[in-house]
Amino acid sequence: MDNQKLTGNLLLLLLFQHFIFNYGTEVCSNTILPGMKGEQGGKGDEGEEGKMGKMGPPGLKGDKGVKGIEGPPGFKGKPGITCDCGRYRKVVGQMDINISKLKNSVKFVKNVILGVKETDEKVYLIVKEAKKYKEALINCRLRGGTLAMPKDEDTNSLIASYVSQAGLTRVFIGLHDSDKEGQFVYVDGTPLQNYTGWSPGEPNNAFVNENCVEMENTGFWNDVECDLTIYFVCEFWKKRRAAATVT
Ligand code: MFU
Ligand code: CA
Ligand code: CA
Repeated sequence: MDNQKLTGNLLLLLLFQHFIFNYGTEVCSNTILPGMKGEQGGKGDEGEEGKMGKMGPPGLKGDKGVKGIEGPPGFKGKPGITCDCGRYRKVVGQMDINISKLKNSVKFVKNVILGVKETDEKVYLIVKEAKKYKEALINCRLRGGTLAMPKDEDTNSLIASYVSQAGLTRVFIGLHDSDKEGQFVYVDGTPLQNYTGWSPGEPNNAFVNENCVEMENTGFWNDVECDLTIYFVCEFWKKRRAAATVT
């Protein structure tokens, strides 16, 4: 029986211990006051490296560096083909002779056969076919040019001497005031500017409808009727022009 009592007491003790151990703190938590402020903690570990900042403006150009040392010499090249220089010199020489002969032939054809005059930029051609102004212009265009437009003294003199050499007295040139009376423009649409070659008293629109211009063999200009049928002078660019140029 004593043994049984001891076992019963031991069980009670264990139960009590268990109760205190597991629920003791919980029961008392409301009544326990907060503890004292702790001491300052130690310095923390160093943080990770920060992100890179924005790029600054470019710096000033540095001074020119000193010249480097000379590099080593290159490899020796392959042997060349021996040139028969004497033969080539002879061929080139013969070509030069042929070119100058050709130039003379062109000159002969231009002057004697065609009978044209030229400046650095343009070639002028008298067409000895009597036509009204409009047809004269069409004719020049069909030839790849337009009616002559003397825009300076030198060109005007050249055309004038050409006209008198040809034994003519008057020719149409590419100038008119068909759009606005008294306002003369070249066939390329450009107005008269610094240079004009009017004969004294011209333009006078004498027969009311004088809207086209002739050049006399003196080089002077006179406004005449466009329906007059006379010879005319065409002009051509020596070099090809940009497609935008309309004449
Ligand atoms: C002048 C010219 C005319 C025309 C006439 C015969 O008028 O201005 O264009 O040539 O002579 C008086
Ligand atoms: Ca007129
Ligand atoms: Ca006139």
